[in-house]
Amino acid sequence: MIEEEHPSLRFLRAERMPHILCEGCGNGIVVNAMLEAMVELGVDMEKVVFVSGIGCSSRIPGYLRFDSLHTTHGRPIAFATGIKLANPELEVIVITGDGDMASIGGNHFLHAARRNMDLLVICSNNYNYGMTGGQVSPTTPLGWRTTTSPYGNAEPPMDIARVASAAGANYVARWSTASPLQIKQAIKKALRKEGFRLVEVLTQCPTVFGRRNRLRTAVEMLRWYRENTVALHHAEELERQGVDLSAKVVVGEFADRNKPGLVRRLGLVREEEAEKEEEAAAEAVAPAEEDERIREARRRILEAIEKLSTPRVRRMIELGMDVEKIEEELLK
Ligand SMILES: Cc1ncc(C[n+]2csc(CCOP(=O)(O)OP(=O)(O)O)c2C)c(N)n1
Ligand code: SF4
Repeated sequence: MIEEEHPSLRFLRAERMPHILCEGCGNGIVVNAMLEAMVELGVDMEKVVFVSGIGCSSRIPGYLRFDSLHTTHGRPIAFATGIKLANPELEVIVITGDGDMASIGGNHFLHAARRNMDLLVICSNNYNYGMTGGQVSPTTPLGWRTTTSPYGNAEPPMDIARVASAAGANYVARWSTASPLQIKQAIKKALRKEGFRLVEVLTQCPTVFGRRNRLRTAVEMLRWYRENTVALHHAEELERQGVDLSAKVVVGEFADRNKPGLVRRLGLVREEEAEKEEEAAAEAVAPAEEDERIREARRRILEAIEKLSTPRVRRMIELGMDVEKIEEELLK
């Protein structure tokens, strides 16, 4: 009954409950948005593989009724690349955290985006290493406290969405858990595209990050996101007006391109797709060939008219010679 009302629930492994995530953890919102996106698109479960690294966020695939690979810290993109190249028919989805993807896995992330590798990467960015007790991560904002930055983070953070976009990813979006509908829409859009697609979700980690930054509950953290995120198009306008947005987080779509993914560049597209492409290419060529034939026929007709209009040919016609005979005479 409840599954009829919420079809995405059939993708959850109820037998694995209770899960390990804390009460109020933002990863629940990521799971919900992602499964809803898959239900709405009618994604074939048999064609999806999840790959994750190590961290709270990386535990997500263990609760999903899909094939999945729980790999080593920082390496899910590398494993996922192998799976996709071995079987390009699969939709390979990486679930990762800011530590897993941008810190220890930074190189894999950068090069997968550069290659436009055909992967959907969903990065749950909670600004810290949640699973290991809340250490500083490459995305921790300046001045925020973590177990390893008790006086406030002094390192400028990495903007992973802009890095992915600059590296060449086909699709990049960032939303916070305060905007679950936008997360779902971004995942739906990303699932329809090829190449490297990053959906970064700013998630709340009240347990080890929020409480060190006076945001003790999930509600307070969600409120903070709502009040401190600015949509990309507004941010651009505000910056033009000279407004300082350094304390705000810009959200929105940072890249939406249609370049061929690495799988296509390597010629590994599915056979049926390749056939469709060939048919489309043939259709595109056919009118050009047709045009060429018509041009050739016109040229011959004009030539014939020209020949027929010469005094010599006119005389032959007057003498009653048939066409073959005239041609024979002309070729002599
Ligand atoms: C090679 C290696 N180094 C360090 C660790 C310890 N470790 C486990 S999870 C983690 C950080 C996870 O942070 P993040 O990816 O942001 O995920 P979160 O838990 O915040 O969702 C670290 C450092 C490990 N498991 N393996
Ligand atoms: S520690 Fe943070 S990220 Fe990990 S489950 Fe708890 S709230 Fe979520």
